[in-house]
Amino acid sequence: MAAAPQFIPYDHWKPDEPPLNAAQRFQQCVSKRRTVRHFSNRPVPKELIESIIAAAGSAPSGANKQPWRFVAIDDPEVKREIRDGAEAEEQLFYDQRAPERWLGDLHQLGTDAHKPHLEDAPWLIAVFKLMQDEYDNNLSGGVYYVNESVGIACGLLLAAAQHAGLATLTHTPSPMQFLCQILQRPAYERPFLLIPVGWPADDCMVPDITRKPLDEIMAHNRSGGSST
Ligand code: IYR
Repeated sequence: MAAAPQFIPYDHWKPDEPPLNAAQRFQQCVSKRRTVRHFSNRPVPKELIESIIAAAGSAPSGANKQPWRFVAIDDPEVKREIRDGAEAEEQLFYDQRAPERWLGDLHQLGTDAHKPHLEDAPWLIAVFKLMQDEYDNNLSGGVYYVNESVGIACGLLLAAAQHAGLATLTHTPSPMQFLCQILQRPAYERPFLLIPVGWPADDCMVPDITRKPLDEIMAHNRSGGSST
């Protein structure tokens, strides 16, 4: 029979300012985040990348399986191969695969198949989902809620990068199989997201788009308003 589960005291993080101040400061920080496609060539120390990946790795996950791998790439040759692979898929996307409606929705972003930022950004973080538990030899090898788990981890990574003053881009060339070959990943790893990371270029511009206001994204109690 399995040993009884073990419990330890909870080490509760307490902000060094009142909770609402802390919440609002964090909100201000993350709400200034924008997807950036113009990176400076100023280097980013590896320790910074390690720290934001460690923050991502603190995410909750199904049965604590931590079904993620973050491959950090700063080798110019590997970045070039990734750019070539992504641009080949994106060319097909823009020329053939994307329906008109999708291209219409993307118009405001000004994107096309040209992806120089995949070489300009000092780091690329390729995020993979682990489709089996690589350390679990005795048990089932199972992984659970993998998309939810890796999605949460990526959200933390983006927030950690933003908090450090770094700029990021969530890039999803589709399909992303080329990443497995270039990065020589094992068969049980599936590409999830490609995240260029760096400092924004001095003349960095972003699309003139806005986020929905709180009252459009939040509901209180039942539909129709709160019953006080
Ligand atoms: N992957 C393509 C197209 C694209 C799709 C969505 I949905 C976006 O929000 C942005 C771009 C590209 O990166 O150009």
